[in-house]
Amino acid sequence: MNISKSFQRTILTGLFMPMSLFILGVYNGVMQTLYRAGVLQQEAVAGINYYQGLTMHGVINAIVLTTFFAVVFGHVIMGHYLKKEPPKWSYKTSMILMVVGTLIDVVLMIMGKAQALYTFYAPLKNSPLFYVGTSLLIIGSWIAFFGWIATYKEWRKENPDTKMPIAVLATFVNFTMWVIASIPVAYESLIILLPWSAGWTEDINVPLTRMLFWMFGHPLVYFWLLPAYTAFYTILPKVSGGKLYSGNAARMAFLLFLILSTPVGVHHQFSEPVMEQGTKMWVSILTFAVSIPSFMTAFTVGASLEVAGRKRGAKGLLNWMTHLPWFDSKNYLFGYFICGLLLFIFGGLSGIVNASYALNQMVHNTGWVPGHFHMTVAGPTLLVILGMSIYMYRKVSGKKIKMLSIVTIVPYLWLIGTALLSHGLMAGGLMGEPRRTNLGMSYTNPSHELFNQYWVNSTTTTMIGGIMMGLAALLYFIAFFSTAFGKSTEQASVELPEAEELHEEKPIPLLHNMKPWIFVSILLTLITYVPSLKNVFKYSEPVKNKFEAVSPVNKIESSNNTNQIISKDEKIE
Ligand code: HEM
Ligand SMILES: [Cu+2]
Repeated sequence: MNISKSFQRTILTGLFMPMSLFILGVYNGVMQTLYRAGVLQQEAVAGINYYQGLTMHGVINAIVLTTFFAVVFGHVIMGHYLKKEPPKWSYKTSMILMVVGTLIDVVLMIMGKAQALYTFYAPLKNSPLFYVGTSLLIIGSWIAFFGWIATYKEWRKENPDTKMPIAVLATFVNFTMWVIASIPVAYESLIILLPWSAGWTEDINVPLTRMLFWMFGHPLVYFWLLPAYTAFYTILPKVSGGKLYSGNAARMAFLLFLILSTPVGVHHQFSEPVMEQGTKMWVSILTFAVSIPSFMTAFTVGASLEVAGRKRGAKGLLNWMTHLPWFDSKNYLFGYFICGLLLFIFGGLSGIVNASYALNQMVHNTGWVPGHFHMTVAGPTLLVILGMSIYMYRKVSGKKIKMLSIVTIVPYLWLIGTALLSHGLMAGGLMGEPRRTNLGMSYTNPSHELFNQYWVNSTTTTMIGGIMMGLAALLYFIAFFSTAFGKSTEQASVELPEAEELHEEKPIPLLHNMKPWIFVSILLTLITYVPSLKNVFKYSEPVKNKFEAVSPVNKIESSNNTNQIISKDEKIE
């Protein structure tokens, strides 16, 4: 489909701006591995301290880049499948809010006014403006969604009998989940944290804020992942030369995510005393259930790849794997998708360990956790973002991709780097290596009394992996920005590779109607969160908290303050 100038500008901004910030995200990621391996033994480098860097890393990579991508990919999906541009008011307002919100957050993080990590747990405190910036980014993404709904309604009138395309269903599922999930975090940020950080209120109920955050935080991880799933179902079969094995399975998987993603957030709180055992047990079971749509995806996508391999002439049980377009620069997207899927096998399995209430006690807050999620968010999520960003930039700008062979090789390099990084973090985690810790200042510094020799191998493996990821990202940036600064030589268009379905399947009405699924989603959320809220109010209450990011000392000196206060010159033995 041809494209208007202003829609084109919006899409290109939405690709270019987060990719530029991602340079900072990657830089800080590599630095973290150097600190953790003890190569750096100081608090800060170039004025950026470990936690400031880790905050930038988490916020830019996991919130900014992923949200921009979900929106831009959604725009292109609507353009390609519905052959319409969303209303101008929606895509323009949405992009402006997202850009402004992001810039506010980035400036604050660079100035050191926001270093409470991407989870902004109270009592860590950011500048009040940070909560405003993050809210603008999120609200901006909603507005894009509202525009798509209007476009879809128009399309439906003109095409009353056509099935809703899978990619459109997937995008709608993802953003419905996103809107439901952002309500608690908006309440947390704007009603609780902002007034508290501005000094208008003094008391804060920490367990309540954490519960509200994770009501959002878990669906957030699926919000990162579902665009990748959309690409696996609707694009990958085409670029590998086959067909989608089952359209109904794809629809079913997305709808299951809609009902199961939101209620499972409490699984991030297995170690918190305010949640009762029954609640934790229930959430553990629900979390196992949410692995079902992921298994369905693995089998359906696997079967689609087998179809592709056989179409390319493979015979026998397994040699279809070797007939796929590995390292094929004409099909460079294949590399991004398959490397993401390979990482995801291990990302998913390690996630089941986290979900197991008992095993979680072993890995909680250790390097295991970032080890696990780099195989998801820095695996399929990021690789699909990288592959599709350059693909969409090329189509929407009409510019040819520069350095195609580099673009082709990047995902394989990233795969090896991420596998090493995650292996190091997880192995260290099993030996108690803590996450969110500048290890170089103590545990991995041989001259420090807390030096721990058992963490030398794990942190070194992590560092080697991290440097390889950094190198892969650098190569990608060179190719992406050379392409972006090139001349446009072709007609700009909004289009995607579109996979056909292998079988003509009987339409199942339940898979074509989102309403019952939204109802069940809200029901399950209530069943989980009403008891959770009761737990929170039974065991905790708002208390005065005046912590500073750099100190464990609560500055409030009241008689009922039970926090142990350690004075500055008292040594911890
Ligand atoms: C060059 C590539 C990367 C490297 C070397 C890297 C390295 C790391 C390391 C070592 C940590 C743990 C730090 C700690 O707990 O003390 C971490 C945390 C994290 N990374 Fe990455 N990472 C990379 C890419 C990514 C990408 C692409 C994403 C997401 C799209 C991502 C998202 C995160 C998040 C959300 C955290 C947790 C932050 C927190 O605990 O507050 N990383 N990364
Ligand atoms: Cu989760």
